[in-house]
Amino acid sequence: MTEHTTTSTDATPDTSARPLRVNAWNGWDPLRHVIVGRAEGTVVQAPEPAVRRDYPEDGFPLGTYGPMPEDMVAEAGEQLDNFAEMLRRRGIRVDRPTPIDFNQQVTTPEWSQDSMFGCMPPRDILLTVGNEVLEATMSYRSRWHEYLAYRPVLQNLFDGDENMRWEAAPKPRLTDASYNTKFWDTYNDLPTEEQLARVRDYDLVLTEAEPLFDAADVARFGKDLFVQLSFVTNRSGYQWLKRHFPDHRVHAVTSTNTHPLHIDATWVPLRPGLVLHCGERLADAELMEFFRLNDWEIIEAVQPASWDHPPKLSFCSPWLAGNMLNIDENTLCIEEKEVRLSEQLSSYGFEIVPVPFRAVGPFGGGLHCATVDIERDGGLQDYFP
Ligand code: ABU
Repeated sequence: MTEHTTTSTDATPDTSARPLRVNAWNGWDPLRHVIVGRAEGTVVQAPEPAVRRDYPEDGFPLGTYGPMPEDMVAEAGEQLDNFAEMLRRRGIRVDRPTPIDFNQQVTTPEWSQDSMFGCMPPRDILLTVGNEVLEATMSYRSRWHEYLAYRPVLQNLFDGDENMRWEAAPKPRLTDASYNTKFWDTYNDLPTEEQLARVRDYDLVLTEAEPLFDAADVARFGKDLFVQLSFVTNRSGYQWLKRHFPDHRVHAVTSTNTHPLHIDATWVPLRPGLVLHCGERLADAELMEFFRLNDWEIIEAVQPASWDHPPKLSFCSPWLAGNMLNIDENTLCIEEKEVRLSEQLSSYGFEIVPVPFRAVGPFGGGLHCATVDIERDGGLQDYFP
């Protein structure tokens, strides 16, 4: 159920009377309104050309699919609810998506897919730039219909904010022509150097048959948008974004990540002048130079606490540690077990809000993935003049 209001108690300010306003240009201005995803209904996806889930030790060997285990859904759901409540107590308005039955076959006239996925993480599908919320194309067939879970929230924003721009990128066809359909037969067995060469040359699972992108491959730094080419974002998707945001500088970036999937654990905006970088994934030399020339400090993230303990049924890397949410430019929500990262960032003057969130990882992400900013104070600024 979508929650448009909050209960007013001593501890929880009532934000429902505040006018709705879509406005967010970066990841650090003071947060006023956010969407937090839900774990309910999430499905381990059926195989498709873009992605194959293969968890033989956790009950889902390749080719099988179905609802995530109930205990995992309950634990992740509780952590998401608690996170949403903590944000509300800070006076931040929180909306939630409306899960649909994701464990069903979906079809278009050109293909059918045996399952959908879920409504965690919202960051993958929605991109807020200024007064615009843009629905991404997505590139998995199992995620083609995911926008439906967010339509109640978006409709409410559209009805309540006459300046909101509600946009959707062209719905992709996602026929076999959009994929290198044999990609997953061999890619994971290639030597690392060969995988990295494929990443560098952008020779991955997506073809350039049509524009494809996930919103979570876009990092917002005011006038500059950085778009990672990845397993879910192709060059054509980047070109589409560049033309869609003509008043921005839109940059395509890669890093030495053999499995690039969303930029928000690799190149993480912290505040003006400060960015967190996952040093294991060396960013493009031009990107590093662009930031250094503009006097930005690049912090190399410490090794995550979860390094040796990949959670069950997770497709994210341990670097999810750096996937955090700014409440403002001095305050960061960080997963509670990532103590070393918290200490590292405290030393830069940040107040850290530790959030129990480990159980959410298998549902597709961390604190940044699980959220979409709808309103932050502040306007469009050029941080790289
Ligand atoms: N969706 C965020 C995944 C980030 C990562 O595993 O690096």
